[in-house]
Amino acid sequence: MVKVKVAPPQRGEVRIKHVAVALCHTDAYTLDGHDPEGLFPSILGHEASAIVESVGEGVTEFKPGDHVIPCYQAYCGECKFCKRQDVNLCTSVRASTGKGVMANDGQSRFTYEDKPIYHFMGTSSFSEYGVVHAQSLAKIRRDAPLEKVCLLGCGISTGWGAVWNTAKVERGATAAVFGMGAVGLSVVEGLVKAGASKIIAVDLLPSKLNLAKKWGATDVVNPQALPEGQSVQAEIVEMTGFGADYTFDCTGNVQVMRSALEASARGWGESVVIGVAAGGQEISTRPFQLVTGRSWKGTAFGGFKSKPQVPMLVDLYMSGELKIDEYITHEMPFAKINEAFELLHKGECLRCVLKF
Ligand code: NAD
Ligand code: AHE
Ligand code: ZN
Repeated sequence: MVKVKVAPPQRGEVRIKHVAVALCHTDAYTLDGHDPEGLFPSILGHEASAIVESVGEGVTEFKPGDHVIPCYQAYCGECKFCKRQDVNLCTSVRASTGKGVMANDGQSRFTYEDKPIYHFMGTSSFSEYGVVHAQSLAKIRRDAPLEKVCLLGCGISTGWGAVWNTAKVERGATAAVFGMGAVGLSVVEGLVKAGASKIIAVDLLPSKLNLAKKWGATDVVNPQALPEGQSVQAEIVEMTGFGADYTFDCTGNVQVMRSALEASARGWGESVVIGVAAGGQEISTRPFQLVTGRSWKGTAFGGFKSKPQVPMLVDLYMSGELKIDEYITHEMPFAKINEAFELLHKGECLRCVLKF
């Protein structure tokens, strides 16, 4: 660990003190060099909770002491994308966050030994203090436990939203979910809440399939345990008749994305890509799969509009309607972050919460 300097917030910016941060697979993916937008040196991290320390000129919606969740999908409420009811891809600061800098002056607020360090996803939560755009913060109620609700900054919000906002799964539908990390399990949770009649969980690890059953999956499939020559998509087509109404990729593996598309129902099946694939990877299938009525979709942050909707997700957790605690398999001081990455790589943890 090193000491970095975090400059004061400029116009439209907020300096925050992080309380807790969890690791998402996307942090590992970027650290391992798979993200075409990954810049180094940078401060990663995007699933956090924080308290406002100071605000820059012109910021009136936040004050020191406010509890917040940093959101990599920003929300300005004014751009073409924010104005559309069903879209969350705000453009207000996206070009700058993709370049690892702040929109105000195109510079970073982090320095180490007088050299700039890039921001990441407009959040950079692996740092005790950080500076973010006001558009990238959702203010939340004070009684919500910050060491739990940090998870709403990415993984589990994404899974629930993929079911409710992106696929809009209806009661009685059938579904298959590929990859039982925190994202896949939250898809399963979302499907249970939506009233899906059959939920098929797919993973290579028996331990993850056991968790899927606990979360409410009705069936599990381990592709490595299938008879030779039987593909996972063929298995799911057999289990459901003509394929599942909805399928979800939560692995980031483009072969799995293909299996998920081909496991969706002939005529109306929808397959949602959630996993993030490495730079240079492309998806493919026989166009006949689309001609015969399947469609491919994707989702970022589960389609939630961050600033207005993250506080609503906090309310759902506080009223016991949605789980968060069950996804937290490990807790550690922030200094042990490298151990947390090892656990994620080994498939031994869903979410490890690091406390500052
Ligand atoms: P994770 O590493 O905790 O879970 C991935 C799971 O997939 C593991 O259980 C692993 O065993 C399983 N898996 C790997 N290869 C598989 C295969 N061939 N077949 C079946 N299962 C397989 O990751 P996570 O944090 O849950 O994230 C899942 C994916 O979602 C990642 O790609 C991440 O980058 C992405 N993600 C996307 C968004 C978004 O907004 N679109 C948000 C969060 C995470
Ligand atoms: N930067 C990468 C893609 C990374 C990516 O797709 N990120 C997801 C969120 S993953 C969170 O764990 C996302 O929301 N993307 C939309 C966006 O605007 O970043 C690349 O391929 O360039
Ligand atoms: Zn994430």
